[in-house]
Amino acid sequence: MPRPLLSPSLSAQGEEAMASGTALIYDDEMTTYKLLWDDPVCAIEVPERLSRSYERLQHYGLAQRCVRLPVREATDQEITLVHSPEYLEVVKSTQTMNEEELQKTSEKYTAVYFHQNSYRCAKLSLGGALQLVDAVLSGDVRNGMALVRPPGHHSYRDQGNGFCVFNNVAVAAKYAQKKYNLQRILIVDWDVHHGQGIQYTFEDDPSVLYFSWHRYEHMRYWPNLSESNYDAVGKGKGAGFNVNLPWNKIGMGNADYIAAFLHVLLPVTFEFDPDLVLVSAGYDSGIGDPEGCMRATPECFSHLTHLLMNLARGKLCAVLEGGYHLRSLSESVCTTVRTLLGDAVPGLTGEMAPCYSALESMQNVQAALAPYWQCLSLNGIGPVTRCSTEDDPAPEPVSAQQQCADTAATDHFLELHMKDILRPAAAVTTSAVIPDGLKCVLPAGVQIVKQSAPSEQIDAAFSAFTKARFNNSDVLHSAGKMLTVLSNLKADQTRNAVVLSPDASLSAAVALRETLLLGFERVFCVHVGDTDPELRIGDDGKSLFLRICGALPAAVPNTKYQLSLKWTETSDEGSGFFYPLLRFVLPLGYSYRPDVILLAVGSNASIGSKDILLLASLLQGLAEGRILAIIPEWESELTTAISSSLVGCPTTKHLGPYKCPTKECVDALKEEQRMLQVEWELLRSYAAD
Ligand code: X5A
Ligand code: ZN
Repeated sequence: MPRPLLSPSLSAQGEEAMASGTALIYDDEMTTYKLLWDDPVCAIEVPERLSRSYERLQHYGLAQRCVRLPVREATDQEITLVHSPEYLEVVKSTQTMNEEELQKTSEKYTAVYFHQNSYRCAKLSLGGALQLVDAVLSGDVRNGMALVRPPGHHSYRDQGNGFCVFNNVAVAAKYAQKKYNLQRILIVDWDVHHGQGIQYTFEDDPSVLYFSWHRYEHMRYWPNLSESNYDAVGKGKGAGFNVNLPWNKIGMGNADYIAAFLHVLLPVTFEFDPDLVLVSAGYDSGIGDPEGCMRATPECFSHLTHLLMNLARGKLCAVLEGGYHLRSLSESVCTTVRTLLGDAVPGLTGEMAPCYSALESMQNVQAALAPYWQCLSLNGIGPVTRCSTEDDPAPEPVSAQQQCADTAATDHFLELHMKDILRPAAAVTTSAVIPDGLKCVLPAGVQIVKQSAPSEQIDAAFSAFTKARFNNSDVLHSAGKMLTVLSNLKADQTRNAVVLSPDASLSAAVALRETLLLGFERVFCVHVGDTDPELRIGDDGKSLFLRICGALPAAVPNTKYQLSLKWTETSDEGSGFFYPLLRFVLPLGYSYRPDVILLAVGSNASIGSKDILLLASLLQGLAEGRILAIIPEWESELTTAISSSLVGCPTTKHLGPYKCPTKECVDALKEEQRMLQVEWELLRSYAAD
């Protein structure tokens, strides 16, 4: 009898009822304020930011699929969770001002304008964020997005700043802590500006982890604060709970953002283990934005969202901040909401190598935070001795500057790009192959495969194997159905599938051959467990084979396309598997860009069932979600859990507790990363030793 997996009780741990659905908060009343005078700084913050985003959500049919929630006004009591009563009075007083008085009040602050409707809209904007938090924390929905303006992350306790009046996300965090008694909240600020207002609110508070990346250019970029740098890690008890990743170059793109998430934000976040994720979702970090001058394309925001959805039992609230290229903004809002709804994540396009400047920043922030986070200290990376761009304010290439100033060029690019990356959803989300007579609980929506593949297809698939291996084998029996599923995956008729097998390794070997016969070009095969010889079938790049096992087979060196990860989790007390998953498995997958994934759970797995579930969930960010999971037929709880994840219910279970891996494991991994990062560039997490 095979060794049972760790943490076998994936189901029924006294969890609350599974929340489902995605909330959308929008009200066009928030378009009723605008800039009334000439001010080149504030001119980009226009009502169309909101209306265009909402129209785009309707255009794709996404708004219709969300649970619509009304906005409400935030109360004085809620506003003063963060803001001073004096500042509140100033904002209140603007509702009756004439234009001249409005302009005078606006001039008291940096880069803000007031309109007679600003106060009302700021209350709705904040109230909208609070409605979202209530919907998610009461379990009415799983996650959601609040499309609101004015934005919030720049405003201080007693000042408006950077188009922001009330600090929506900061208040939302305080509100959630108070009303729902949450212990730990993560705020991810992917806006291209530093949310200094959020940092100031929580810098001495260890219960809120604040992460922000931002255009910085060694303090030459607004708001030009030294406390936006990587060494501002928080104060007092909050030391270590403020994470700033400054971008010192413009033009950061998909690879830089994904690397920052996989190597910096997410390891720290898993160690932190939040109860709620709030996103300060600004899209001025996207392509074409005149403020940000970065290059991330809309699907990148799908990936960022997806990577956050396995935390905090899936409880994620995205609240709009900036974003000034109307098309780029609205497309990226759509990719975010689409992912929250559980649709397949589009393939990430572009170069997969983070740039040198991004790696320098990542290295510096890791070094600065190493004293506070085990997962970073284990790595033993020191700061960059001298930042390559520090005292050389090399002008950005003209081409880069022109590119981000050319609104029409980005419009044109996105017109084509969205057609490229968006595919119609498969008719079936999840197919299942279940051996005859086996009972197992599958979530609603999973379609059980009845039809076997034609006999020629079966013969072709098995021609490479010695027939004797399949004598009396149920593998052969169910293989016909598995081949049907693989054809359906290839034809995009089914997004993903689960196969129960008496011999997952053998089934995986058959499946791998078949994917290649069907014409898939890059098959990422991840095998958990200690058996698998059949899978080492070639080094031509058509398949990338990764085995995750407790003991390495003797004399099997790693090659570019055939890799082993030695990793063992032995305790139910907490797993450290998140670490190699984020820093090794996913970077490898992102660098390889598979068009299909095979995940097989063989015998004697060295990691637990929660680890495997997390692996299955995160791998769905690759290959446009085309994944075939092959599971031993006796692992019924794992089957149920993975099926739920595949059918589009990101787990609402707590996959922790997490603990950090041992120094030996980390060192061994670091060595592997070092050897492989020439070929697989997303494995790089720092600039130099
Ligand atoms: C919310 C936001 C930007 C302010 C820029 C002022 N504010 N130069 O993106
Ligand atoms: Zn911004």
